[in-house]
Amino acid sequence: MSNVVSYELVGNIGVISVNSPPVNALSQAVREGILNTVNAAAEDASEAVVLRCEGRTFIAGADITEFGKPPMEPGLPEVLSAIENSKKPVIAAIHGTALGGGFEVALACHYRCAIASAKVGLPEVKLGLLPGAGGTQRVPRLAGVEAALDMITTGNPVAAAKANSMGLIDEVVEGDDLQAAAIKYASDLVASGAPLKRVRDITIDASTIEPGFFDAARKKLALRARGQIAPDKIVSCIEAAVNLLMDEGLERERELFRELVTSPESAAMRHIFFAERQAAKIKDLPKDTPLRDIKKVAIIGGGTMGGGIAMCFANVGIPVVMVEINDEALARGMKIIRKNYTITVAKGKLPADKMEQLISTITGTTDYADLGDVDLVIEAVFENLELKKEIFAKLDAVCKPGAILATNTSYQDVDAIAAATNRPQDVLGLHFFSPANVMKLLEIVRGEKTADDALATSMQIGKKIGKVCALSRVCYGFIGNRMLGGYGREAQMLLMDGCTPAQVDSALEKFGMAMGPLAMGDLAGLDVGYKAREGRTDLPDDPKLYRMGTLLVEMGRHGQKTGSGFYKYDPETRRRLSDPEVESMIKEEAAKLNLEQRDISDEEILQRCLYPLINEGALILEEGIAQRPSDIDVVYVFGYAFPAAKGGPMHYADQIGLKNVYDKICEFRERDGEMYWKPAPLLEKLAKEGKTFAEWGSENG
Ligand code: 3H9
Repeated sequence: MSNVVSYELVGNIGVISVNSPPVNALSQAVREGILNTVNAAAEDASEAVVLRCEGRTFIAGADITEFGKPPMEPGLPEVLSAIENSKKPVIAAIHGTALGGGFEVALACHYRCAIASAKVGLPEVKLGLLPGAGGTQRVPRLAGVEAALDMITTGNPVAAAKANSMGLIDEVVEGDDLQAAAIKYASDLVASGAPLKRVRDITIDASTIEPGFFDAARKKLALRARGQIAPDKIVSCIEAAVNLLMDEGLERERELFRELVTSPESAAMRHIFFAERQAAKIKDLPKDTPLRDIKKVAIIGGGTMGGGIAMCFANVGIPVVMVEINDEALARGMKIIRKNYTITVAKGKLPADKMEQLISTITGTTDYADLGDVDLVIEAVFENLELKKEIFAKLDAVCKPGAILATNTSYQDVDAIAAATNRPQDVLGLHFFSPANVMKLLEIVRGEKTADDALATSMQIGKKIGKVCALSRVCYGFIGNRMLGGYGREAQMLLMDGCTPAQVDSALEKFGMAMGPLAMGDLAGLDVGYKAREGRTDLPDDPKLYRMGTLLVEMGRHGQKTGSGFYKYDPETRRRLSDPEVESMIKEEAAKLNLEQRDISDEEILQRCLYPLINEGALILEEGIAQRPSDIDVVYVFGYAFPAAKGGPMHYADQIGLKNVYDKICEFRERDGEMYWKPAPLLEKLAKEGKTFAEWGSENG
């Protein structure tokens, strides 16, 4: 027996227990332990074997840290063969989440039982992989081809009851004592002489699959999962499950898994998996930092942002009180919330009665005196520093000691806001992204005087409401918006140099961005950037800078909300359409400025838009605004739809080579001047030392 897998005989049932915290991942020791115990059970008096786990979950998958290292025996397929070929029925007893290789272990067992709260799934696609130990062959045999395709290409887990109805598990057991229930289930199977059910023995009737089914699936996925290579290969595996014998299908799956595990896309997505978890850790905070209790939350401002934030807390059962200036504004705020929930209900993602229950946890007030019992306040009014300071002074007067006072500002000085109170240690930024009830990112902004426990509590509450959190120090725009400056600037400069809006956006969309920068500007409203530029004195005095953005706003073309911006929008479908009027205008403006327009490659578009992100990211690191390079990647992937398959701007830069990025920025500096292109000292240093941001990150703790 090993340290991580134990075995005991309980009556006539052999019980294998995996105990490898935190998530019982299939490390070499776990694989070996399962193999040895299955073999041991074959020799003893047991009549059936239960495979269960200690701790918070059933096996959560392969040990991702082993990928990219030399393989160690026994491989997972060998372990699964031992289970499947056992002469005694092996029963998986599932609690928590049986994911990836963990669910594949369960699928190789002869029977699967689970407690009601358990979930099963094959999330490999989220790591740029496919299930490499039979998942693509066994799930379609049990649940059908269509359900398998959906489950494996989305990677989303399925709750026990649904998995049961899909045929993926055999029994949902009552109560929480899974071990006892599983032993009873196993004994009943033995007593009834239940057969050794092997999923491999099921055949799929190929004639039930419509001709062209797989090609159609590939086309759909190519659109949905732009820039990812795993979904297409998952389709090939499921096709193999239909057309080939089990062992041939397994071989095909293995071959494609090997291709993916060594791909840069999977390396990038695995980087993001660990980066996300790392970002939640605050370097200088002890693990045992005490937490404050958050039982009730107040939101100041019931606009789109405030309403979205209120929903985040209501969704996890935390009562919210929303503050507005008058009853009319409050009613408007509640209407936005109701509308958002109605959309969720219409999409089938929320039962209608649950909606009423959630809405009832959000109350409204126009009186700050009602905030005496709240534990956390999030101010979400419009971006005016004086107004925010006024609000924080009022909060200081009414909130109880220890309440966390947060601002949702996108770029104002959190320290200046904190200084408007007598308790700057309780003040920090909680920067949500719009729509706040949907977007995953939460930037937590640490002020000069923010207390450790206020920060630790914010990280914890962020996770509770389902956000991916990243810590930022105070600076204009924090991590994410500060980096956007050069990205948006170059997108517009490229127009002056000869690109059409569609060309710029399509280059970035092919790269994997959900939306190109100009289309994004249209969505956010071109007037927003226009107004922000009005107040800035630091921008170079250059007539071509933001020329098109400025002219379009002055023509009343503010983007999607006015029906036109860089593009025009079909009034019915809201589809974006290239606008010849804008394209001629770009040419005319360039001519007025005597600019020579030229053909520009997609490669140059990517370099000019993405390298400013990387350069600003390097500055942000040297200034200590972000804790680590991977935190910046998390901000971009979860807040700005940077493709996970590229790993975020800093990981992407490491892949291209920092010297290449640095040299190109220097080349652009020669051409366009230092006011636009100035390599960050850290980028220059690392480029010259031949190092990566990741290496710098490890060296700097
Ligand atoms: C696969 O299975 C391939 C096979 O098909 C084929 C093989 C041949 N490995 O998320 P948490 C760590 S691919 C190593 O904060 P939660 C994690 O880094 C895999 N480490 O907990 C963290 O470490 P730290 C398919 C792992 O309760 C700690 O555990 N499976 C793994 O919020 C706690 O994690 C997946 O993709 C792993 N597989 O959520 C499942 N998983 O404390 C991935 C976690 O040092 N895992 N760690 O930061 C998850 O989705 C979540 O961790 C889970 C728990 C839902 C299980």
